[in-house]
Amino acid sequence: MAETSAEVAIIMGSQSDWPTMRHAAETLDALGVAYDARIISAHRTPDRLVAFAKGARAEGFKVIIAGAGGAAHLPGMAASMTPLPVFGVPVQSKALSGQDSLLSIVQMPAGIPVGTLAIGRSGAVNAALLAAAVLALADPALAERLDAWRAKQSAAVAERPSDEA
Ligand code: RP5
Repeated sequence: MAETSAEVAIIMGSQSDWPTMRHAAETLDALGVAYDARIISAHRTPDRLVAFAKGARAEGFKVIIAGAGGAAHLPGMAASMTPLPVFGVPVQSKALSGQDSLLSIVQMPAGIPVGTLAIGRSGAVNAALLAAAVLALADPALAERLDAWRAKQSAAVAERPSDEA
């Protein structure tokens, strides 16, 4: 749901991050939260990063989800140029299975926070849920949808394992 009124920005370092970051997008879709997904590379498109991060609040965004892999500087650099909350998703890299991405994103110096999630799909889904939880503080209807999402998740968990699954 890419809309001009989007409150969540999903940014990623490369097209190759989309198979991971689309899980954040799909989770926001399920919650009825508008987002705008963009490719912004800290290394290949630094000017695009500066323009986006410095203008993100004025554009109307409230939360940024930033996914990157390898030398994953995107979340931290974005956080350094915006007062908005930034949630970082370490994308699973080919060479080091995302350990490099995780450590690059999580070890921020005191003063510039990035809320760092798990490597890969779990991190992308949870970043979206956290973004929704932040927005839900000022949006009772979204808070209800978030409650319903969790209740549906709980209801989908069988009490006993099945040989069919
Ligand atoms: C990072 O480099 C991107 O976030 C991506 O995870 C990784 C590899 O990018 P590609 O070479 O696949 O474009 O900047």
